[in-house]
Amino acid sequence: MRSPGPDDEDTVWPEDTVSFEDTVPFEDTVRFATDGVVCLRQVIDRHWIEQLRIGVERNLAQPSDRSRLWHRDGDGRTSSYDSQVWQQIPEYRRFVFESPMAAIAGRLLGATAVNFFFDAIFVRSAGSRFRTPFHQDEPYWSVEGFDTCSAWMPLVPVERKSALEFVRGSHRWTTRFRQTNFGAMTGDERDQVDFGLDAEPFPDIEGQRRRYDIVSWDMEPGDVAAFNARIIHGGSGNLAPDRELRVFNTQWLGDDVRVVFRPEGMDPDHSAAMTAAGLRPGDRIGTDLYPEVWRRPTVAG
Ligand SMILES: O=C(O)CCC(=O)C(=O)O
Repeated sequence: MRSPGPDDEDTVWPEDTVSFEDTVPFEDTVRFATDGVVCLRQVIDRHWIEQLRIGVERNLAQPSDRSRLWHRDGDGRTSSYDSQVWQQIPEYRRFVFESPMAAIAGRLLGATAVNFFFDAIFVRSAGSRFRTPFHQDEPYWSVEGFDTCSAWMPLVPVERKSALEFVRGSHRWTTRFRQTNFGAMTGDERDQVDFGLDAEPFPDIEGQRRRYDIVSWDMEPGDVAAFNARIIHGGSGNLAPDRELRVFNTQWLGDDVRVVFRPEGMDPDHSAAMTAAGLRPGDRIGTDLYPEVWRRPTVAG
């Protein structure tokens, strides 16, 4: 990471980043732009996976007040979620600031600068069949913009049938859909969203799977499914009886993203934290809560 320079506006991608371009080849940046998702293979090394596993254990032992039980089946198998704990979990914090993830997001987004938005974990006990309803992320967020990159990283091997699924290219659809109210699953009043009857009913992806171009992958720890927050995604779960799933997810914001407070409700709702940090609707994201972690290197000379 380098500090911002006065001539950042005129920079081009420098020739001295060959190894970085090898990590994220040009074809993957094109795929990310056109499909809205790309599976990057083995871009996060073992050391980070070990750290994040320790972090998830710590997180599960000390859940935040944003942790939620999404589902518990009749046999006690659970699917749960927590988020925005990077300031409490040292392994997450180190990953945010020191891992290659911010630079990977910057490369995929073709960004001048990348800010960290928030972390999330998705933890399913062995054999959990619960699948996350299909949805788009951006309509729930306290920001808006096209230049977003979420990084879904399994910390254990996951079969394709249990991995997150994406409707290829749907990040460019312009319809405003009525999104799932995850608050109805958690029962927590802080999670409620209501997109109203003016919004289009959400497409029945699960019921008409053959009509949609759905992609997912067998994934290993170290692989990253990087996706635009506008893409329709869901699934995951559907686990074999002996397979659990632990996923660490980070969200990264690029150049066109601005703060927005939505009358439909937000999930997770950052509006109070943003307001306390001095951020207002229309602002570029920033402050210590949403730090700039990566800036495109300037070309020397
Ligand atoms: O892993 C899951 O079940 C859900 C993931 C998801 O919706 C997300 O990362 O935005």
